[in-house]
Formats: sequence, C-alpha cells, structure tokens
Amino acid sequence: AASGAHHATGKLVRNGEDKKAVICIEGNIASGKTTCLEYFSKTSNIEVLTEPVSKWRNVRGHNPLGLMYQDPERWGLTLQTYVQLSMLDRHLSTISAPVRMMERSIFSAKYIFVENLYRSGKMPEVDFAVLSEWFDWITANISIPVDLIVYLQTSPQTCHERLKQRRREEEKVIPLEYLESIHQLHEDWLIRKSSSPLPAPVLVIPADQDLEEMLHRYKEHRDKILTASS
Ligand code: DCP
Repeated sequence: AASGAHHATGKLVRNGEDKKAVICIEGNIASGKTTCLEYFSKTSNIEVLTEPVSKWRNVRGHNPLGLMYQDPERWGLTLQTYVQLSMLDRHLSTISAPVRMMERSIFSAKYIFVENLYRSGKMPEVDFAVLSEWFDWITANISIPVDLIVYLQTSPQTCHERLKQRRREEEKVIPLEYLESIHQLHEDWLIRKSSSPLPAPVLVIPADQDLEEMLHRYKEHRDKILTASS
C-alpha cells in the first residue's frame, strides 16, 4: 500500500511500502532504557528515538511532568494527554532506517502510567474514561506497528537507587512504593500477560546489573534483537 492508503484491516498505513521493523524498549522509571538506546545508536545502523521527556517538562513554558508529581489528581490527565500525543507523533513519524528502536510506546503510557494513576485513586474516573476513549479511538483507527518489545526487567529497589543518583528535579518525590506499582504493572503486562493486550512479542533482559555488565549484555543480545524484530 502506498503511504496514507488503507490496508486490509482498514487502518491507515503511514510508513509506506517497505516493511520496517519497530522495536520498543520498555521498563520501569530509571531501568536504563536510555543507556540501552545509546548503545544501539552507537553500534548499529538503526534509527533510535529517545523518549520525548524533555517535551513533557516544557510545553510552551509549562512543566506538566513536574505538575503531575506535585498534584497527580489535578494534573495527571494533563500530563498523560500530552504524553499520548507525543507518543503518537513518534509512532507516526517517518522511519528513516530499516530498523527503528524507540523508548516506550503509546501502549505503556496507557497500560502502565494511566492505569497506575487510575488504580491508585489518583485519577478521577471521568479523566480515565476520556483518556481511554482517546486511546481506543487511536488504536482502532490508526495502525501503530510494533514488532518487538524489549523489556528491561529490574527490581524496584535498583530503580530507586538509580533515581536517587540521577536527581531529576521532578522525580525527587517518587517513593519506592510508586516504583513497585509501576513494576507490577510491567510484570502483569509483559511477563504474566494478564492485564492488557500485547502489541508484539517480548524479549526480557534482566537489567539490575551495573552499566558495564549491561553493555556486555546488550552486545550479547544484539543480533537476536535486531533479527527478532524483522
Ligand atoms: N512518565 C509518566 N507517564 C508516562 C511516561 C513517563 O509519568 N506515560 C514519567 C516517569 C518519569 C519520566 O516520565 O518520571 C520519564 O520516565 P521513563 O521511565 O519513561 O524514562 P527514564 O528517563 O526514567 O528512563 P531510563 O532511566 O530507563 O532511561
């Protein structure tokens, strides 16, 4: 199908004729997704998209990420609406290499972060309903191909340590319990496969080890990751 044409499922196909492989890197906050993406961007001829977190910290001079951590009930919908838009924009941008690797996805935004806000009582039901309507409309009407999910599996404690070390201002308020909830939702989705639909097969990489060991592990998994997606 040509760019913009409809294929058999009736969804709009944006990326044109050639099949391109899309790999999404998933994992808890501070699980090391950025390091993983950096490794692949340096060692492979693939397109790497990091997460638009800088956008979430500055949209026309506002910081919805910071606001969300200060008052999730008031600002959760604001942040997550913007996250959903920025992820959709990423998924639909023209792919410039045969393989694309990206940080997170529109799926984890909804199945992990929106779900967590709602379940923990920090998102009013009406906000959850509106976000869900948007998400359902998007996924029913727009094709968002993902070929492989790489899950960087960490313990919440490891993430907590890394979070404290990196000291992102907005994240100072994150307690271990928050990382535990986010961890559980990842496990339910990607390991137990019991919560939300999986858009692609999952490759699990244990990711509690230090940087050097992780780079070694990425090297080991490199071919498997690049071929599993095609
Ligand atoms: N976030 C959120 N809602 C989302 C996605 C992310 O509230 N739908 C928040 C959690 C973090 C920040 O945005 O405070 C960035 O989270 P990520 O885990 O996506 O990115 P990191 O930079 O923490 O990843 P890593 O350290 O693994 O590279």
